[in-house]
Amino acid sequence: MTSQHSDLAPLGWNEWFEARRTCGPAETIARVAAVDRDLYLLMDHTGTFQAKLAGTYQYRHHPSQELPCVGDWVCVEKHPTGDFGWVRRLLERRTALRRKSAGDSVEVQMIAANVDAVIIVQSCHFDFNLKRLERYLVMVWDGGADACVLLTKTDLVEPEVLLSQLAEIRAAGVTAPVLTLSNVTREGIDDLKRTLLPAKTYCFVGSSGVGKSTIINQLIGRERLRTEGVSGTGEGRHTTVRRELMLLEGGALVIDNPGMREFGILGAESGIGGSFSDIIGFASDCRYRNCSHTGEPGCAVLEAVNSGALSQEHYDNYLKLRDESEFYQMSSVEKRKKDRDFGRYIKSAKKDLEKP
Ligand SMILES: Nc1nc2c(ncn2[C@@H]2O[C@H](COP(=O)(O)OP(=O)(O)OP(=O)(O)O)[C@@H](O)[C@H]2O)c(=O)[nH]1
Ligand SMILES: [Mg+2]
Ligand SMILES: [Zn+2]
Repeated sequence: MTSQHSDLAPLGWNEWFEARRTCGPAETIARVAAVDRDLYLLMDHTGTFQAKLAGTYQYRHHPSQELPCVGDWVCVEKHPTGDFGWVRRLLERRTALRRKSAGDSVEVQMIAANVDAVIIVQSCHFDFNLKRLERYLVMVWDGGADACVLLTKTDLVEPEVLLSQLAEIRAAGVTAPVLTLSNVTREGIDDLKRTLLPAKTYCFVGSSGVGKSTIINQLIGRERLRTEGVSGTGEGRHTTVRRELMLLEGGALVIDNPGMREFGILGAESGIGGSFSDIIGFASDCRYRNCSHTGEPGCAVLEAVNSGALSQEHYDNYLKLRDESEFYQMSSVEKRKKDRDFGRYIKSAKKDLEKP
């Protein structure tokens, strides 16, 4: 164990990273705490300092996915004064939280790297949505991190509402831990604190206005992050505009996130098994190995839906999610072709209609 290794352990460095470290002699290791365009805020055992990408970085790493993002470990050449550095390399990521960019490009956007667990936050008041939750779960598992569900604003709903939401989550086969809390009554905050372990990294995601920054302020014990009142409908206002990695007093590392409006699921095939493990289970009994579970003879999944062993809604969600993830996995060229083919189909269908 090098001395820097143990110095960095409180920031999340461990044997896994140590085994993959590839820094040059003049370089030290630091973790990305925030990114502001081409300026990076890095943290190491000495504290935080600013850095920029060194010219050599561009030769080593190309696409935008390989630009350092919050949570990344990098090799940096520090200026002798210690208050500035040049980022020379990106170290291998243990986990990666990614999403498809908003809009219709197929570009991948990094949300955070080397996160141990993603806390998926939904407010039980207006925001609760099982389908959205399942999409988030797929995204998290796909990136290799653990997931935890957190329902907020429990002070705003009757206990029965909360109970039925919890029952809905369990009925959908979600096995991730589910926590509930109110930032107003503070009920549940201690449970959350106990969940956050020292030197582990947690990333808070969820719609705008669900209380992510309020929670982190509670955990820090002061108004570190800006929060904002929400409109009457419970819709948020996108108060948080940048991602930021913070070290809590208890030793856990947390990343706040701006609310997400839209995200696509990337490579969800591997992640889909998590919340749909019941469906995958039935599928092993289908007559055909490549059964699409949409009408083939001897399909055990459809049989389960018909007999009531699987809920129709859960099955519909599964199909929808699967189709979307297949669509997002196509290259943009394939996607454009599919759109074009569809356009042609519409045109010819119209012509058929117009035929006398
Ligand atoms: N009643 C109630 N209000 C809450 C609770 N948690 C947060 N709020 C309020 O909800 C509003 C939005 O909270 P934020 O913490 O800014 O939400 P956010 O998820 O960080 O939102 P973005 O930064 O836009 O993504 C604020 O007015 C908070 O005071 C809660 O448990 N109960
Ligand atoms: Mg916020
Ligand atoms: Zn089948």
